[in-house]
Amino acid sequence: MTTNMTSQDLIALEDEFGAHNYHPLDVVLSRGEGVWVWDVEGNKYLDCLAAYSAVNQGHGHPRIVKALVEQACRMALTSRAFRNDQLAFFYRDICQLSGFAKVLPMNTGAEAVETAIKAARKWAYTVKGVPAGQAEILVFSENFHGRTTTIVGFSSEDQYKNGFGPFTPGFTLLPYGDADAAEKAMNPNVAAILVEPIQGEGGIIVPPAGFLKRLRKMTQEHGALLVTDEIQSGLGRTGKLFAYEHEGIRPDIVIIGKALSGGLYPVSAILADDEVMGVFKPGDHGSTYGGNPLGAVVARAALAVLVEEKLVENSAQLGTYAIERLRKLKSPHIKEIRGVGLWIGIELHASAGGARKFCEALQDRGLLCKETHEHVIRVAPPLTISRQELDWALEQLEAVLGGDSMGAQDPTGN
Ligand code: IF1
Repeated sequence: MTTNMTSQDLIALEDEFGAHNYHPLDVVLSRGEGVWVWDVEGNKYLDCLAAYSAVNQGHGHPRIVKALVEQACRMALTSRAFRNDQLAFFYRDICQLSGFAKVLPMNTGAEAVETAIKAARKWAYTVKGVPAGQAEILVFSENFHGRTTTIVGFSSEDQYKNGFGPFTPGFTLLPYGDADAAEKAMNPNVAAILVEPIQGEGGIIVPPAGFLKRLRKMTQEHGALLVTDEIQSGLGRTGKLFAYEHEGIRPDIVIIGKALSGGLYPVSAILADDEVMGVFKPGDHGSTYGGNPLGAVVARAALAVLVEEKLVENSAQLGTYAIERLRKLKSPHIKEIRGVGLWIGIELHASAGGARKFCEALQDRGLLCKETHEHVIRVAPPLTISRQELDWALEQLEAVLGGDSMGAQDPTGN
């Protein structure tokens, strides 16, 4: 459906009828192709958020769209009461690509995190022998794993949890990056450590080298599971298929979502070997849409694009280039450039007056970024981005951050 309404009309209509649980940039997008998106007025932008890494394969990738449309015409949903003729191929592809023996499909990221929590707990009771009701999961400050009541219950961010209790017990919050604290917290009731290899919402926080390796070692020694949330960091974003590969480790459960479907349709999953996945018996867990044939073909196509177009490699190469170039930028506003692959956080000094106004200035120049944690601009374009497109994006960042046109005294710039 196309519309004759202006952005302002659409924003007003949305505000009238929708819950106000977001504060988006006021750009109303209507079309996307590759790294580019257009608003309803026809202005063109380079998308440097990529739907929080769900659109790693670029907007409207023809191969994924084709898979979606053809399967939608054939059959979209059977429920898991019956089998469908597409699911097996998705299972085989993701297991062969990831090297895990088994997969369990869900829809959204939060559902896959919940699935991992259930798997870890049931494993603790049935395999490890933790007394009933005592299983403990270690998690980290500034985590982001989704928005269910159980998950926000172990958030360290007040806004995510305040007003939504009472919460699920059984989670212990530790400082992110502090392996000593994790070691101290280890006890016979620990079922698992749940960790983001790099924190996205936390502000593209890369933990100290060796952190994941030590978590792997202590979970092995104490007979607990290591669960990595790769919903945002996985599938190429950091220049590896999974971010845990940077530390040369292999977790017991890997949680994936977002780019698993290239942004076309919600598909998430957990990956594990038989000892862990074997805890689920018929009836233990499920979802009406999880494992549906439409999601299965979309995910297969999205994975094929990732591999065949060498998007993981592109992320590694262009990410290194972009980070080096941004680190050379002389700016009164920049405190630190962090990142791995095409996942970059530009942390600004408090004196810069917050990242949002820089995102607005970038929007005026045709670059869409989203701030996180007030002072961090995150740059995470689709992994299909070319060197030329990236150069253009970097020029816009350099223009907005380099000069003093964005001084704290004059928030409108110039
Ligand atoms: C929103 C953040 C990003 C995630 C990790 C699980 C989930 C997410 C590591 C849950 C989701 C999204 C949710 C989205 C904004 C976005 C986000 F700022 F909120 F934290 F990406 F940085 N694990 N992250 O990043 O997946 O259930 O949403 O499919 O508006 O809440 P989901």
